[in-house]
Amino acid sequence: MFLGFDSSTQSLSAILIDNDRGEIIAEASVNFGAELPQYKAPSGFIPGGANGEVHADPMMWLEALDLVLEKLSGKVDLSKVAMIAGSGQQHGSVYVNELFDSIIADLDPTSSLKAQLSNSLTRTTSPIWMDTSTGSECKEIANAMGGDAEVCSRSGSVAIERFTGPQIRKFSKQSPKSYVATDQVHLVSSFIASVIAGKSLPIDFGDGAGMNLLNLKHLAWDDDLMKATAPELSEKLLPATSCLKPQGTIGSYFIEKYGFSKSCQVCPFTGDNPASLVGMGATTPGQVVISLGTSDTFFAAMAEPKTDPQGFGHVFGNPAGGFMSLICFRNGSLAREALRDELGIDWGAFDHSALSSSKTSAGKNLTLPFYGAEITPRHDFEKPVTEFSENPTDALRIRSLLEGQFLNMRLHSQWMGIAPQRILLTGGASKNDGIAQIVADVFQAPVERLEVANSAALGAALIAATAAGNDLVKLQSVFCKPSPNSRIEPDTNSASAYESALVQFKRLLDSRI
Ligand code: XUL
Repeated sequence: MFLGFDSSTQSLSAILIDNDRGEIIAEASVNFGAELPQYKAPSGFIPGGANGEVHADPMMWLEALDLVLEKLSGKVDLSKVAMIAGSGQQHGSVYVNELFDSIIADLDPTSSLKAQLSNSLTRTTSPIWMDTSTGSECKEIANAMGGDAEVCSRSGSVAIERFTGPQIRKFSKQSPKSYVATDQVHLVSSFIASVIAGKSLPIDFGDGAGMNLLNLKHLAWDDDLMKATAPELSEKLLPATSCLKPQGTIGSYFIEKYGFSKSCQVCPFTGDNPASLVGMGATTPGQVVISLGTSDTFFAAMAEPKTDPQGFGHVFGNPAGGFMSLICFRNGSLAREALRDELGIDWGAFDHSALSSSKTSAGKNLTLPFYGAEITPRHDFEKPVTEFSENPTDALRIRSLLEGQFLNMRLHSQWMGIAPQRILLTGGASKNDGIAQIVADVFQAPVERLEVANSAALGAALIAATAAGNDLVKLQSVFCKPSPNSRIEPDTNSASAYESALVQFKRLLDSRI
């Protein structure tokens, strides 16, 4: 059996798979806000941070790890787990002192992880991916490197506020003594993996690419980027590796407390997006995942580390080899909900309108779908901009907003040079057939939805099975099945309407940014 964890922003979940039976055996999850209210982080982060700071308490993640394993070991015999892998929310960083390695090597199973590790940090809280407080550090890093283009061509992204390098730089400037006392900088993923393995594990390529520090050509930390980021940083990072390379056996704490076998091995953990790519069955180029959430994301496997010339997209490592792109759109559900509320309707009616609005209107009415600041493209929009050629009925406004969201995605993913053969739609709004049909039509590709909701934890379990010598493609054909009747074919009659709408959308966008 193979165990996958996902430590996301709001919860820690685990999925146990049995490869011989081709089944998910058990799942368990801990919601930070609901089950660990003492951390006063109802959505997984500490609210009210100043100047765009968003932090979370790493002790909350450890307490959740004990809790999720308590739940799981109550359901199944964990001695059958051969390999563990996992993923974490990307970019977040944990700063550990020189005690960390000796503490995790000798954990007492009669006590808790939290009680034993609370003295092992040089920074009590961790900046996470929602943090936007490092604008000046991004500029400093880019200047030291001779410009953003150089940072992007080496690391796959321009210097970005939430990325780990700028966050490390801010800490080294604000708390130089604590930075010097930091023995190692971990990501959320490598921190949790290290605790499980009983020794510091390296960061993997997939997640490491979200730091503005990994040189994608060499798959190694880039000396110049490290120097531009913070003093002696190279001494605080283990060499990066692949999440498919097991790093040794599980720590005795977990054997004695939760019944794991002595021979159970641990892989380096990766980021939630790379793990999701695996769990969605999308690790080969040609498949695209669109995740409709608070923010929408568009990600896809890429053979080469091509970078976005406009600097909006990111390149991460693909756990199956090669690379993946990730583009994040801030006005996802935010915008859909704003229009739904403006029209005073529910999701059912919203989706029905998208489906029933006349197909002859496809691409005829333009909306720049931004209700607030957007990151792709980067601009402080205040409200949507519309250019309608027909009477703006509610149904047409909904169609036009959705078309605008997916035209914007199509436009800003062109740098990847891929024509999607299949789009895997996931996230809250993905169940809606009306929305799915518009995605299929705008991209002129079939859309499918998968059975398993937690693609990152499933992806981690599949990484564990692959690291143990199983074939990933076979695993994906068993575990990443589309839900029955979920496939939506594109209406090929609308292909040319969306070709010209894309040109018109770009014209309207360029006139406003
Ligand atoms: C990706 C990103 C988020 C986090 C949290 O760049 O910031 O998707 O990984 O899930």
